[in-house]
Amino acid sequence: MWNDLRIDGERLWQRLNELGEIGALPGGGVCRLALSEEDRLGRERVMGWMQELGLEIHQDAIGNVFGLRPGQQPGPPVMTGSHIDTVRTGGLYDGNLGVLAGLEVVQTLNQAGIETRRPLCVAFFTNEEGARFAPDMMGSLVYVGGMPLEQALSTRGIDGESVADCLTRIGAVGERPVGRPEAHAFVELHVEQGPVLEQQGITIGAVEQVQGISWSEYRFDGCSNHAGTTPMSLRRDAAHGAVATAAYVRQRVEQAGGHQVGTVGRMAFTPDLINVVPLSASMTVDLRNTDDSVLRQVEEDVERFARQVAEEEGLAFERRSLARFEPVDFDPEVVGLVETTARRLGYSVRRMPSGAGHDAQMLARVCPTAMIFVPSVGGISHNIEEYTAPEDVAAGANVLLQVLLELCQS
Ligand code: HGY
Ligand code: MN
Ligand code: MN
Ligand code: MN
Repeated sequence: MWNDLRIDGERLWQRLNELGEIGALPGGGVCRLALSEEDRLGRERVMGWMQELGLEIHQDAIGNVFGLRPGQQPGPPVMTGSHIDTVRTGGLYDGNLGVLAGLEVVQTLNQAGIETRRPLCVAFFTNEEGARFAPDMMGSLVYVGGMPLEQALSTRGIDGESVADCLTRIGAVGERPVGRPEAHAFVELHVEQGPVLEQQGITIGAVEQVQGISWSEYRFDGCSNHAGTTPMSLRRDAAHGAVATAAYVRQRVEQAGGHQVGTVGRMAFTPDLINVVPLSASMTVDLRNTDDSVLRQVEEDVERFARQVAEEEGLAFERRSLARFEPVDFDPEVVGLVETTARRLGYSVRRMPSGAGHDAQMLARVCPTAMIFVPSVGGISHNIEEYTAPEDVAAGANVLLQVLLELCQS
């Protein structure tokens, strides 16, 4: 039934560009950090579209937003969605595509006068990126009960502000308890953010798994001293601890091979002056792997190295975990539905893991879940040049439409 129904790719492309105007950076790309003024404006824009489409809008206590379209029967909705917060140098598609494709599916059903058996829900989750407040996927993690609401609300960001204060400031403290509405199933459309689909000339990714993620903050404390007068043998140089460990991360990750990746994305020294041996140094370590046992081994080795270099240099050392998520396998039936639907619509498709974290990996804890990928040009993301071709955006949204229809009628 409705096999020939298709979304309006033009309209979806238009919305992606309109939302991309909020937080637009002068040289292209978007900065819409979680719970910022730009996030508030983005939320307003998307909730405005939800209203125009006749969705019943709910917001929960961590600011997750749900647009509900009733079905013929009551009960938990089939849910789709993603996030609209971005990293500081974000693109127009990461997260936004999944939310706006969900709205495009609703508009297509509305125009076709289709009433589905199960309700349908389009959601966007708070702070998926974790770029301002760690951990990432915070809103969906709280939604599935993986992080106590109070703990999330009291979390302080890299600018020292608390989630609670920022939620209040942008008016995103919802009336609903977290975890509602429950979902019958969840399917997220997302750009791949990697090179595989483009390199293999494939249009659709049927995502089977999200790899494990380990985020830590490393702190080294030594003794600030004069850069000119202090002999090297007398130094307790905090920067040396951080820089040596950052170099080791790269070496150890490359030694692990396979899917192992490692990133030192942030590093800061105090007092951060040219002629002062740093008193303290902090850095972040982001390690990921599809194989959790290798990931744990690399985590342990990096921490061991940091402790050793700190001891040799006479530094105090502390590691604080910011997030740790084991690899998540998606529901084989829903993955299969994505794959067969893509094929039925005439698109090339392959199964694959996700290198990036997503809200779907949290929803997988509470309902049958899968993801649909579309190619990223040049395999890049978290970069203002992030791009996905309009025809691939439309392909992904058409697969989403048909998968959601199937789940709504099941
Ligand atoms: O870091 C991630 O994978 C996600 O974009 N938050
Ligand atoms: Mn994303
Ligand atoms: Mn992202
Ligand atoms: Mn992500």
